[in-house]
Amino acid sequence: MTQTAPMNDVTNLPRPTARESDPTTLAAEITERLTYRIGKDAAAATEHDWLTAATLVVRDRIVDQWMHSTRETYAKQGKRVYYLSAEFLIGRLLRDAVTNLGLMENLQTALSDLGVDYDILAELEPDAALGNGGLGRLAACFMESMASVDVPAYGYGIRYVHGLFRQDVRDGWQVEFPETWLQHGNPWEFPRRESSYEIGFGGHVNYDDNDTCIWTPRERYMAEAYDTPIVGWQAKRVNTLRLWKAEPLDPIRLEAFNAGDHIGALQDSNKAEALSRVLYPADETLAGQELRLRQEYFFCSASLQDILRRHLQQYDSLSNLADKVAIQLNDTHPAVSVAELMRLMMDVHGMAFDDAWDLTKRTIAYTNHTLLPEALESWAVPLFERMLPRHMQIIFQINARVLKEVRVTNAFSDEQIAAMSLIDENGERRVRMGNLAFAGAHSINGVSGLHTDLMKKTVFADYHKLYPLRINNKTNGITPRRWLAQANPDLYALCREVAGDDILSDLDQLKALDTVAEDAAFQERFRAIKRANKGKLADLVKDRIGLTVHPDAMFDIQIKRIHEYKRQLLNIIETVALYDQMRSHPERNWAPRVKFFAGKAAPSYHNAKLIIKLANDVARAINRDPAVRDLLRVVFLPNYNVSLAEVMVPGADLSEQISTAGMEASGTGNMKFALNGALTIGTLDGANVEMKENVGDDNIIIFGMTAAEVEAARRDGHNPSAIIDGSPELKQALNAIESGVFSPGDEHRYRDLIGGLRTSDWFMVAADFEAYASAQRHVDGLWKTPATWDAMAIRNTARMGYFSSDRTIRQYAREIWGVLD
Ligand code: B1H
Repeated sequence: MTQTAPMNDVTNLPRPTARESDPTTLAAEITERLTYRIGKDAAAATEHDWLTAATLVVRDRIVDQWMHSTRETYAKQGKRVYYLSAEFLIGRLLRDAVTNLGLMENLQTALSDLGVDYDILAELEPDAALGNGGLGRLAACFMESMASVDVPAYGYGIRYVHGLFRQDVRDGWQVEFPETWLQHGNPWEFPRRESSYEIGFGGHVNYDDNDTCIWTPRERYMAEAYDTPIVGWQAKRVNTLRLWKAEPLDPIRLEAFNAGDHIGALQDSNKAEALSRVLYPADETLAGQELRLRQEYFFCSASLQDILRRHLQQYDSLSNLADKVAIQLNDTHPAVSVAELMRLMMDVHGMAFDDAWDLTKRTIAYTNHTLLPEALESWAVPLFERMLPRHMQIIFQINARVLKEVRVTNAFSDEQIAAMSLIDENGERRVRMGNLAFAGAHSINGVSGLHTDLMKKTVFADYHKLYPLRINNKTNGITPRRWLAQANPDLYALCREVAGDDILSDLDQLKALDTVAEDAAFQERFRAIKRANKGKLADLVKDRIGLTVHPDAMFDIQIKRIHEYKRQLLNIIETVALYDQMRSHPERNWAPRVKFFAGKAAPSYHNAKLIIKLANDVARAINRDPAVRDLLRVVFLPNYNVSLAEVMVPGADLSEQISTAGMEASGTGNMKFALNGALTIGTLDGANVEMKENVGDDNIIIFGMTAAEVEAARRDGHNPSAIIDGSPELKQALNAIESGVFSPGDEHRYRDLIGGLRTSDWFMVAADFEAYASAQRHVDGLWKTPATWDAMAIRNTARMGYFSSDRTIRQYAREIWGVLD
């Protein structure tokens, strides 16, 4: 936990005795919590009450280690890492904590002695969805890995009351409902009223006699800290996820601030709550709304004030800030931190611009997660100025400094200089958050080798020329504790038999599985586990949408946000083509398949929502056709989230990673599937490229255009209608969809969607179709020789060591943050 005063000397205070965790003690403590904390007796307790009581008992076992970790960093004067992220997609925490503490068996026994089923309780825990997709889930995997590899770290973000919306599918269309993860309270969090900071917006800027800038905001709010402990593997270390809740200014200050206008002042409380009310659901497209900028500034300001307060308490000076503090910006969402850190150092702590600028750059690092132009944040200058007048000044000051550095090199054209400016001067002036983050950071990293190369060649080409050492790569990873041990306990147990007990702390040990990849007896056990996981997934499908799917069929799965560049449309079109072929050639020896789709569309993303409808329309037609009854089924599972992924990933045979090359920065679902023994069908995009290098060309199915080919086709123009004409299967599938075969009663529903493939085909759906379809027929062939398939699947599991987020975090720690040896 964070100290609020310099660490007190507690050596002579009585310490709580270390807790026993045998089943009897656990059971006694659970009933104790139930009685005294929740105020229920066992007879009246609901399942939620039991869950809360059990969570509190588990939480207690984390707290001692949490305090120990905090004290140790303080005593050693260790460097602390701060991970600033607008999103933390953590999912459920109970299984995570219990696994990492090694309490699973004892807790299950304790609960069953109390007549309670652990699995039922675990399912009741809400899935904390404070994130959109990969970027937010990466932040959650990183938090767990930082604790596991013993990096002293704090995650900082927003305690959204409503996480990502709940998706329902009605008549095949996505419908959004508010998500309410806090409705039963949150036993994991500790409110820290003492850690509150004032956050201002608007107002005006003035100077005092010493020429120090005085910003007088027009609106002021409080940010209040809520801490969740994050336990590392085997509880080696416990770090803090600190999420900020917005509150109205506290009544005492409010009175002084707003004497005379009591009612008007109270209206601010609604505005305050809006700041941390809801997560923006637009993955990779900019909301561009004022409230979003307010959210970003809100959590950055609170976090930086907290960081400086903690640092000053211990060191009493900011001069060593960069030696003791590393701040990682998760994309540009926290990029306003660059200006805020400058403001705090100059206006609050009296530092000169040059010193503050030097310290800021040495402290801050920035991770870029996408090259998509629509995701590159920028804010209109008038809006920015109105909301953050002092920060606007500072940004102009930084800009002048940076552009001077550019000019003295004499190496850049006027056009290049305009592109490097922090201000976009084309049309309405805008603040470019990517350039701000780049300029204010000593390290800028991409999230896969290919993505980092493309960053150097595209968005940051000019900056890369100016500062050739700043851009570096940190290929993403996933935590094997959640994505192997917890999601797939049987496979984990089998892996341990072969690879030993240290896999979870050293995932490279999985390499040992290579030696048994072709062993028939091992293959049989591996296959039996996969089959059981598919059975569970089939049960879930039956339960959620009432459809029967057979676990002997190939489970072919594409789960991720719905986005045109991820090309769910390519998959659906190929499904339609396959369906045609199966009907035309029933005599062929088809590999039976179940095509799974799941994912949410941004509520304002028209084509993405239409793609969901198409998947559902196609599913309905195919699933009711007796001609393909045992050959093909299509499933769209609603409300994809972390918990659903934990069931779908272990049950997959085939993982669809088919984005247009050059567009998926990394992908992390790809790694989860392969670790769990699915084969990947994918393009040479994002981390697929490195997966291919790791598993070997023979153990992955790669198809389609390369990033360079996509770039050339876009530059030189390609002719999708000629491509379509040359491909009878594609032509027939497109005609069927376009003419309303799957949308009776609304024949034009897909006219524009399909029309776009004929005219522009920006995402190379038509261009890659033949390659994709023939790769799928190759997959069919592999499926027919199980010994080949299983050997490939086992090699995938064996060779995923590189994609542990522990490896990723160690690289950040050594190469960016300067922590760990
Ligand atoms: C990724 C985002 C993202 N990249 C804007 N960018 C958002 C951008 O709410 N917004 O405004 C939200 C999210 N998310 C993903 O990051 C990449 O697409 C994946 O390829 C990558 O694996 C993941 C983690 O690096």
